[in-house]
Amino acid sequence: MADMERISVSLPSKLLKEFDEIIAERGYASRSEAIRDAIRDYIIKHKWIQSLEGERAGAINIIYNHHENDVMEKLTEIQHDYNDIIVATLHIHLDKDHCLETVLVRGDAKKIKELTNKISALKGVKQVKLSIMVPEGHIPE
Ligand code: NI
Repeated sequence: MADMERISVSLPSKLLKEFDEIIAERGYASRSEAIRDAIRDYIIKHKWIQSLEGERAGAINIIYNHHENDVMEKLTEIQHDYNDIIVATLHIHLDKDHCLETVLVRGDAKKIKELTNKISALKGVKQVKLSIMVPEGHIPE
């Protein structure tokens, strides 16, 4: 068996409750195993993003709570810093608290990664999904 380390994590009760409901639904024997899987997914997703290179086009989908910190202002600031790869931004007011923002990007994958990582790290951002297409000139006929 692999070396194990024990960690202690603080989570909002609502988040843990939802997580527990999902792992019960999926039939996990223990919370620890579910958390290990979730961390593995997180690592795989990060590695996939880091492995992107060349000219790409795609979309970054972001869900955030617009009341938290100054997330809107920071998000706008970051987007201004990357205006050379941002083609357009679409904003949808999802509910009273949350916004969905889709940032359409085109350019160097390295910069798309950087932008995605900076947005992901913002406090108030709940979910980020990068959808990236094959390099230009590599689309099968
Ligand atoms: Ni909004």
